[in-house]
Order: sequence, then structure tokens, then C-alpha cells
Amino acid sequence: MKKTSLTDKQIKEYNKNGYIAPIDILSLEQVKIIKKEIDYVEKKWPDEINGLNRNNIHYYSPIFDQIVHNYKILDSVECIIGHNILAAGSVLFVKEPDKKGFVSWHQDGKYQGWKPFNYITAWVAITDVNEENGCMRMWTGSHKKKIKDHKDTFDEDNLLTRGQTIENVPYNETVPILLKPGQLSLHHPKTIHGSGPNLSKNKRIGFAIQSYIGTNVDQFIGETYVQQARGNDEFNYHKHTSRPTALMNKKDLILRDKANTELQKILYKDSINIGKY
Ligand SMILES: O=C(O)CCC(=O)C(=O)O
Repeated sequence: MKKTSLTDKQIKEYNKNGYIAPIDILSLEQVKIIKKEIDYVEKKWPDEINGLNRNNIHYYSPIFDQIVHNYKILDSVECIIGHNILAAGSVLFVKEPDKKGFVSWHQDGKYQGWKPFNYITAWVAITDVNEENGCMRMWTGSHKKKIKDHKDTFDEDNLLTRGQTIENVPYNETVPILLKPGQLSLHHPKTIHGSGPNLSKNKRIGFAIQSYIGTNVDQFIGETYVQQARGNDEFNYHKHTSRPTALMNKKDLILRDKANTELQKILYKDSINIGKY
């Protein structure tokens, strides 16, 4: 397979800014199949794709599994975190047009429990993503700062677990990440980012592989379930799992439940509440 690595310029840009976008990954034909899969699951098994179960749908859907193991995404990710890559989770971020859902300013690395920060969030646009429908905004260069204090708000429209929020982010230093369906953005776990509500008439959908971690990344709060995405795991810090062969296999759902239970313990460590996700 032809390598689709980032250019030196793109890698420099990532290191300077803490994110890079857009990167072409999926064809419109592939995007259509993914959208159809979401519609089908939402209709037939709504509980398997909402709330806590918006996490790790790639464990039971071969179509989402193929995104997580897409060689083009992995070629780009390899340029940043190295050849030995684990897929350590995914989140489907859907913003309905008639709801107020938003994502407060935060750093992914705050509650994930992974160290060192040799990992990355890969966010794939399944619809057009723009300022009107609530694209992500990144605070350029913020990945060079320390992990900041986050205030847990548990705001019911906040799409983050605890509604965790960094205060006093200068909006004019943040940049919108505009993506067409099938395009990818990558961001560093310390990059401060967030997104506003969807003011358009259509759904805004993003699928985040959160995160691809280097095999040298350990977990300091709980247990992370992983799939080998590329290379070898010479550290063996995490629980390795299988990949799905058909939609909604019982054994895959059991695995997804175990992974999500562990994820919830990590994300809500020391929290006084448990949110929707
Ligand atoms: O989908 C969004 O608007 C935000 C997603 C996000 O914060 C992330 O993937 O880290």
C-alpha cells in the first residue's frame, strides 16, 4: 500500500500549533456507507449508540472498525507518535440541529490517565463541519502549556463527560477546523479546544479515535482496552482485544461494555457526579 505520510511541513505545523487539518482520508462513497450504518444502528438499537455507548462503537461495527484501522489515518498518526500504535478508544460526536449541544474548552489529556503524552486524537468528519454547525476550534500553540485546571460544570448541553471547562480562553486566538465529509483533523492531548452548538438544519457528525496511543504510553488510573493498530506492543501495558467480524455480535458487545465500564471509571475518577456519557 502506498504510504500517505504527512509532509515535513505538516509535521512542523503540528508541532508548532498542536493540530493539523484537513487531511483527505475517506471517499464520499465510504462516508455514505458510514452514515447509513449510523442511521441503521440509531433506528434499530438506539441504546447502543447513545450516552455511554457513544464510546467504542468500533468494537461492534466492522464499518467503524475499518475507520479505526484505516491505513491513511495510521500513516499520518505514525508521523507524530511513531510506528507502534494502539487504538485505545473511539467516540461518536453527534450534534443534532435542534439541540444546544456544545463542547466546552478542554484538554483531552486532563482525565484520560495516560502518560507520556505520546498520543493523539484523530477526528474524522462524517458530515460537512463548519462554523455554523459547530466545528471544533483549537487554541493555537496551547499544547505547549501545562495541563490546566478544569472546572466540572455538568452542564446538560455539554457533550463532555463532566462538562469540564477551562476558563478565560481567548477566542480570538482560536482557529476553526473546517472539514469536508471524509476529512481528518489531528490534535495533541494538551491542545485546548472546544466547539459551539449546531445552528444549521442538519446533523453534524464527527468520529473521534480517542486516542491513538504509542505503545510506550501507560495508564495511571484504570485499565485501557486496546487494539494493535500498527507495529508491535513491546510494553504490554494494556488489555489487548479482538476486532469485530459482523455487526452487533454478542461477544463484541460484551467486550464494548467492559471497555466502557473501565473508561467510565477513568474519566470520572474523583468526580462527585456521573454524567450522561
Ligand atoms: O466533536 C466535537 O465538537 C468535539 C470533540 C472533541 O473535543 C475531541 O474529539 O477531542
